[in-house]
Amino acid sequence: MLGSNGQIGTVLAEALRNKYGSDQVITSDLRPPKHQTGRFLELDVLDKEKLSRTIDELGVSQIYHLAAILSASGEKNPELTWKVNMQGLLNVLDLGVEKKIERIFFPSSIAIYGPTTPKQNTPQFGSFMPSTVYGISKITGEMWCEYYHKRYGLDVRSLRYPGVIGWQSLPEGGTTDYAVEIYHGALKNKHYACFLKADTRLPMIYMDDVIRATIELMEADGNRLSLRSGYNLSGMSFTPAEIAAEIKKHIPDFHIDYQPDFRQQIAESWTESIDDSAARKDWDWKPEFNLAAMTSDMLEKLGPQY
Ligand code: NAD
Ligand code: AKB
Repeated sequence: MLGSNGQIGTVLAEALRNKYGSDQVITSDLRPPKHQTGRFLELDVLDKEKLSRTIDELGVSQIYHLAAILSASGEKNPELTWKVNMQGLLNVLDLGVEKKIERIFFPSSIAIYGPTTPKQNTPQFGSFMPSTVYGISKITGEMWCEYYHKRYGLDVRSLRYPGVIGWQSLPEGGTTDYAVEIYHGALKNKHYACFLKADTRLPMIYMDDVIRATIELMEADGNRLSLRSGYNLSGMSFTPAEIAAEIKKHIPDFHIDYQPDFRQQIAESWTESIDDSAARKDWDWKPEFNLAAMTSDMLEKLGPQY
């Protein structure tokens, strides 16, 4: 796994280790992990030579390529974001062909959608003109995945993750980060200052669902997959006001205020809800968590920390 120390990688690596055995999963990242739970090595996805040697030496057969710079951080350094997100992926795809890697996973994002995309029930195909360098890198990445599959037969699979919410890890550098931070704020101070406006509706998904979707897609019968760009993936959709109201059912004196910053503009360029019928048809995708179930679970799991 590349980029394994982030919000999703830490949880996905543990799930894969539980499923396939600890010694079957090797994690890697630019920075060392907070808690090392298995084999780890420091690896920059831009260092193609080291990546190539590592694949040979460790006998790597599948790659989960999570390394990226996310939407909000990306706007602070567009050049580096393009390099890491694009060249990093191309290194993985090239080596995937050269080393005959069996299967590759590439997470895309709702950041591929833009102001020209239908906002409700966003279709699988449409007008995608993303407004962030992160979004541009993800839609271009999807196109490269499709190309490498068609041209070289590379078995690459991809999901357009909504904003991911989980209790196990903290997000960094994204526009949807508020939906994790709010639970910590509620438990710690009974207060959260939200960087998005009250009525900003975005597609989101609970960590349990995102991990299950990723593993289900990676284990799906390749003959059923009609897409090698990213599959639309839906979990739930809500606004900051709605998540705050749900938290108040558990913590009645919780209060939220709104201090929108530059991330408001990014969020407004994205869509509100997703049509994921292709994923449901091709590999039987079905989300399990809605806002109420997620909120109960988040507060229960995070409670003991506070
Ligand atoms: P994250 O920012 O928490 O983690 C990304 C990891 O990549 C970090 O640990 C970072 O150190 C590492 N990294 C950055 N540059 C690197 C490089 N050059 N070489 C090696 N590692 C490098 O991100 P995340 O939330 O865990 O997301 C994982 C993937 O899922 C990303 O590709 C992201 O675009 C995608 N995604 C995430 C979300 C979400 O809500 N978390 C939503 C949509 C898509
Ligand atoms: C971000 O906000 O940048 C990510 C994403 C939706 O891709 N969480």
